[in-house]
Amino acid sequence: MEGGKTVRDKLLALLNGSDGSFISGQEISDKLGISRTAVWKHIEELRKKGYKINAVTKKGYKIEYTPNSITADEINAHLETKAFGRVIHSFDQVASTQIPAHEAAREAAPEGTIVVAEEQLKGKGRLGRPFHSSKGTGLWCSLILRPSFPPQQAPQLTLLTAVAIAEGVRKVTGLPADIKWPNDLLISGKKIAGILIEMQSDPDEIHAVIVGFGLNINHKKEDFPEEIQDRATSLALEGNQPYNRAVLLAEILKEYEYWYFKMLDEGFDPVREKWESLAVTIGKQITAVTSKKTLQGLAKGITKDGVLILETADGKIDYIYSADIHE
Ligand code: BT5
Repeated sequence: MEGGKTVRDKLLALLNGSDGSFISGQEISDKLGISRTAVWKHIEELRKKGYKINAVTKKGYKIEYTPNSITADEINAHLETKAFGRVIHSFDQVASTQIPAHEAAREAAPEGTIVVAEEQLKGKGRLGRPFHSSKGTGLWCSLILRPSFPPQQAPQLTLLTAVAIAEGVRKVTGLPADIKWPNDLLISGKKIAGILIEMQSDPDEIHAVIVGFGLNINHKKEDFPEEIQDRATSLALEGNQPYNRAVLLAEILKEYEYWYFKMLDEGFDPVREKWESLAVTIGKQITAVTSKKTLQGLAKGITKDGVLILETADGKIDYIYSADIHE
């Protein structure tokens, strides 16, 4: 667990920011306000953690290889947020990141705390469905929020989360991540990410919202179980290159923090507008399968609270709070 930027985080950020050129020991020691011997010791620590750092006399240091890991160090090196991701619980393996996140939330973890894992053995989707989360391939993350609004407004956070992921993915990879109401992200019509929102609350007060999101990043096709290979995709499959998971997480958290505080200040409207610009569901003929019924019609839009508006063939308007959507 870690909060705030340590000297090592700042050193990593400097090395990462030097764009493939050497950065001198003197420059690092000046910028970080530590001795050159201390710089060297930190470099040794990073090497032990799997970084390959080239050191050349009179030139300085250059990162040759960054372990594509999702540790607090790696995340911190890229993080530009105030609160989100400033406390990190990272695990190699968990049943589901939602479980330690719920525990941390009960133990007064501050807003913005995240739980990440390299692998989930029982990653969960909605309605008890499994979410496949293989080792080292994606982002399996839970974020703790403590919004001041009433529990009825919590579904807005699903839409907000989708906006943050879509924007983060678009900014880092340039890939056209689209949102499918309510909680899926797609690229070329295939699922790239899913969102699961859980709450600790009284009827009129939220204690914590645990926002779980899973993003497929460096999967090859065969990394997915056969039954979802045609429906699921990864950023690497779509962009034909691997992506750094910590960079993606840092960008998603930056977007998340921006839109979250905007929503607390200005209400849901700006988020809704952004969501509509990224959503593929609206304006299409869809089938919505809810726990009680199946409805067909035109997805007209979302209400100011994020509820889907469906117009059926006979012109009747239905409001859909939660469903699986098929085209
Ligand atoms: C979701 O549910 O998509 C929500 C997924 C939330 C996962 C995150 S990971 C971090 C945190 N910890 C957890 O344990 N969960 C959260 P749903 O809309 O119900 O979709 C589930 C369905 O998506 C499955 O039934 C499969 O068809 C499909 N699916 C499963 N794994 C997938 C994957 N990795 N990529 C794409 N589709 C997947």
